[in-house]
Amino acid sequence: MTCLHDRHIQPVILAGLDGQNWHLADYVKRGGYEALKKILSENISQEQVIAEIKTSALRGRGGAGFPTGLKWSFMPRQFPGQKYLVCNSDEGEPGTFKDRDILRYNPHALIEGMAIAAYAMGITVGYNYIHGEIFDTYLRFEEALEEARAAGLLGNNILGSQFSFQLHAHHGYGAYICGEETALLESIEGKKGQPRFKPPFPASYGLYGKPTTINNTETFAAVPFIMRMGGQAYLEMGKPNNGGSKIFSVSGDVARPGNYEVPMGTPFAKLLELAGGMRDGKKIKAVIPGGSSMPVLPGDVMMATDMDYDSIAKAGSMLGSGAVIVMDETRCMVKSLLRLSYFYYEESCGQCTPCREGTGWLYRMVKRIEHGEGRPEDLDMLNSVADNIQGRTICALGDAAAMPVRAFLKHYRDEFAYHIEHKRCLVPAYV
Ligand code: L3W
Ligand code: SF4
Repeated sequence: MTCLHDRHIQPVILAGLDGQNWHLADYVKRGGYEALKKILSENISQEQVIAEIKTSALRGRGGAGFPTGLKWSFMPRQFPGQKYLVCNSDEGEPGTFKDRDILRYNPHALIEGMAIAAYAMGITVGYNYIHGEIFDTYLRFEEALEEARAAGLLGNNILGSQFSFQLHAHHGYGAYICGEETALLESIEGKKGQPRFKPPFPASYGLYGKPTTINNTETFAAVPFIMRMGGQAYLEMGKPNNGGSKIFSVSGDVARPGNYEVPMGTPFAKLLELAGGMRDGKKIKAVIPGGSSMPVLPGDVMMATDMDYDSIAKAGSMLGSGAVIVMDETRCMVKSLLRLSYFYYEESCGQCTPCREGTGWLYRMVKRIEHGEGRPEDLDMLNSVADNIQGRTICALGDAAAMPVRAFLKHYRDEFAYHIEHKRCLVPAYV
């Protein structure tokens, strides 16, 4: 279990959690539901709520970093039919384990955040799609929903107001691709979880073909705090265009892996220090800063980089979902890429040819290099196959399979070449 004690500076979502105090009464003691109550009792307008979220510079925490306030403003507020709000709790990105902690330890922050979002966009029905392999977490969230309904915080005429919002939990099916927003919608509709073409975006054609806003668990969970502290104060916790705090799931060769909530723009070196530094005093070799879909960066580049969307992009990768995978000097880059390539090959939904055929092709090439059967032409071929996948598929899984290959080859080509020439790993030779 991820320990939540004494780890964070300026925590917002994970503040004061001990694993036991997740109930409604505990959340209320921490100031929970104050924001929703204030909005309803003072008739704060939908426009004012969206304006506050825009001021906060909250960006989507699921991986794309899309501005949340802008996304909310896409929702046609005067639409005559049903509109939906969906939370993507289908956390499946390798290295990411933050959303399940929010669901287990602070589920009411998510419920309040979704209720505020629904109010701001005039939505009356919502679903939280929870990853299929974490059943206990799903049950915990169901319990929290029951508490909120019993207290009049969900359902019809919330807290005696004109605002009604029905929120349901939906247990997912465990496939990585169901975390892609349109595959997730298909899955809620009871169909095979396969991505749709975009556009149209869910904002205009979403669940059951109706306008739908989808945000990640951490994004919604930040909303009550923004409404309480004000968008400007939240923004100032982080950096311009990168407001607030972010939960980083730090894993790999660190002394204390876990979730760390820190202000956006915290130096990576500080985050590493919070995670206890490198395990056994080893040297840092490489870091995947945003989940396995994102390009790997050399350790020295990361040591000089801040943890926010713009700084990581400048360094040559993406912040993604905030899964920080740290690798020490003993890690073989060929073996690491093999593990990642197998994942995307296994999880491709098979709908489009570049991804269905290309992910298998990449996997088989990396596998033969790792097993001493690589050919000199394989390195250029790997880049060429990755090039021909990237940007040519229906959803981002194709890019997610291609980007790591290109980045591993860019930074560690010598290791791949050594494997091919000597039919063994370079790493033991210098450690
Ligand atoms: C209306 C427009 N809406 C964009 C919306 C769009 C979506 C959001 C971001 O991929 C990334 C991916 C993974 N009108 C719009 C519009 N939108 N333009 O904005 O859209 P997009 O396409 O940039 O991203 P995406 O397809 O949502 C997400 C990366 O996240 N990732 C994946 C993590 C996996 C999980 C998980 O396990 N559940 O989170 C990790 O970093 O590679 O790049 O809502 O509709 N003109
Ligand atoms: Fe399916 Fe891959 Fe195409 Fe996405 S890119 S729709 S996962 S085949």
